Amino acid sequence: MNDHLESLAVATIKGLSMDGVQKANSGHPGMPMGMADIAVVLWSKFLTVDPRHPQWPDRDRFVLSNGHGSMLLYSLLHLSGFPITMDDLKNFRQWGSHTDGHPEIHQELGIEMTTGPLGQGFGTGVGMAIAEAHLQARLGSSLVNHRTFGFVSDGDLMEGISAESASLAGHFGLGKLVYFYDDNDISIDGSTDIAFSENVQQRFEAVGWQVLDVDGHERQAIAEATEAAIADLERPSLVICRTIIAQGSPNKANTAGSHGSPLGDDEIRLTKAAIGLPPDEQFFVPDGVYEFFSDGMQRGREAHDAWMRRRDDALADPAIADTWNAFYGSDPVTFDEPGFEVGSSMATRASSGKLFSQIAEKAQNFIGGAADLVGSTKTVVDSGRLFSKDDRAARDIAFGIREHAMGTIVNGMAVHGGLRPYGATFFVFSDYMRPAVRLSALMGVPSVWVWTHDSIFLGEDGPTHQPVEHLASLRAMPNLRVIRPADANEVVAAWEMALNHSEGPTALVLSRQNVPTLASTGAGAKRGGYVVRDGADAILVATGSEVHVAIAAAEELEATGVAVRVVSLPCWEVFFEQDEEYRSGVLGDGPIASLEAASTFGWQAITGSDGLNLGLDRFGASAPDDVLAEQFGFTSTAVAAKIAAWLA
Ligand SMILES: Cc1ncc(C[n+]2csc(CCOP(=O)(O)OP(=O)(O)O)c2C)c(N)n1
Ligand SMILES: [Mg+2]
Repeated sequence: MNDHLESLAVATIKGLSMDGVQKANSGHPGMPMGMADIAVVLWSKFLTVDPRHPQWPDRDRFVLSNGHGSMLLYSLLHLSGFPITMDDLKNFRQWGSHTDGHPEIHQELGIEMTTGPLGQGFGTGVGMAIAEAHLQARLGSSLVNHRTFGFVSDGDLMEGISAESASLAGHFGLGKLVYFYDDNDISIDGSTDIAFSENVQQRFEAVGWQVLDVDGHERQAIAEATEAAIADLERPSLVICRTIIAQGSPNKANTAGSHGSPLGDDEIRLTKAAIGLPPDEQFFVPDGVYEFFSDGMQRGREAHDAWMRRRDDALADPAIADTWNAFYGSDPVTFDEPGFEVGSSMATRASSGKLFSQIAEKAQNFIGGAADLVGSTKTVVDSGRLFSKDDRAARDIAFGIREHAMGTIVNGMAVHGGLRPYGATFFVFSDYMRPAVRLSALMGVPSVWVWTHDSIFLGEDGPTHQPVEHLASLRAMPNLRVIRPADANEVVAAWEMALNHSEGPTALVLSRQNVPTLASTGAGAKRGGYVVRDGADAILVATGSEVHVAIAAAEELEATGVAVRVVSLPCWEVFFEQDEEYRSGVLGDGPIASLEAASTFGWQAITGSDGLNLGLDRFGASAPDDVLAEQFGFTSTAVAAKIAAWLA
């Protein structure tokens, strides 16, 4: 390879990054300049992607966990021929452009996943590597055989989520995962010495990684380390790259100031002169540089063409075509009549658990696990087999007690494509997953969150374990569907909704305690809310384990001559998507009350300013569930009395 052109390619990335940030008057030039050498080596010599087909399923994945350096990625994509134009670079961070500050995801353009909240990309890459290992075991190495590369920074490694996910990656021996650590000793507040002194090499070695150490500006050494990283198929690899932030800038290199501020016109001119670019040209791409990057993509174009031939040959066999379709097709999942008996009593986590064998059968690409709570969450896809170094085809993943990592790894599997992943834990610990849940909603990826023990009625574990504000706070998150089914029938509907929703994540919020299977519940849940008992005097809207209480309260009121309609509202988001006619048909025009054993925050949107909101605006307490129902007023008799008083 022509070393002069390689140097020019590095300089071009630095120039574009400086110019993009300067023009936007905001952004982060330091990281792209500090990692340009590494990026050029990786993209020109190793990364196997095809700019003509950014979403080719067997491409290598490239995750930018230190996503503040997004100008680096945009420059690489533009120069390599992905659909990022020079105008996009000039419109960095502007309204309507493809070049957001932190791009998150845009796979049609080649942006796999970029954060954002430091550490998330690290974990997401681990999820992608798990997805690759699993899909390879299921579909064969002629159709699935790629690597996951990532750039990570001091901030990523300081965030605890990287420790959780690195530990799992090492445990699972994800040999095709290779991260490059931008070891520049700088973060926003100055030198990392003020807060970060651990031995990163020993830390990663301790959790089973191969660790390599190079000068991040010595391209030959970077290439050799990458060869060694790739060669080790038993362990993930961390290539510690000692770099200088804003390298090439005479006055701003190695300063925290270059992290997140434009360098300034004068300094940019000085820098361009120093790195061999014409000082007064902006967004300049020297002769030969596009060709250099295009040549670097040749490997990917050829690999893609060869893969297409292999795929066409393989899919000529109808059995293989069916299997492929089970992973990459979009056939909806519907359940056979699961036979839940009306009147029988079962926790919704248990009815969910009973569906798992059907889900496993009908959605062959369903995969996931719990954070050491499988017995409680009842989430077992394939009893007896756990995903491991030795069994990549297993569909149950023991995440260990690592909710943060579980969230981000589930996202990684979803972002990777080909899988329908879920992660399960107690509802109260959704707090430990929240950043990943938020990203799943923001990215619009179909992660499924299974949260059991959904209210104070989990009982004796007490307030630390009893969710109160969680429903309200998660309902406030855009693009997240929160479904709290009332009984086994609604659980069936909820799982169908979750498995057939591809535009965003779904949370299934399930009870620990038994609830009766009701005669009037079922498929209506798929519209978010529906009438489960009619009546003209008032409307009582409830969710989950409070629906049967609402029905019982309505029956008690019936005896006193008050006719109460009961509405089950398992999913607000889907209900609000229904047309006005449907919604007003369900909610009617009488006075509206709500019943949910959780914070009443937000219910006013349903019940209006005159409504009655029966809930719990305090923390719970440790006691058996029937005592809690008594004490907090969630028995049917207490509810009926409050409604009667309100209507009077
Ligand atoms: C979870 C989270 N906390 C804080 C931030 C704000 N932030 C962006 S970059 C950064 C640290 C920068 O240091 P480093 O990761 O070493 O990047 P470098 O400056 O070397 O490019 C911080 C605190 C963030 N993006 N995510
Ligand atoms: Mg740093």
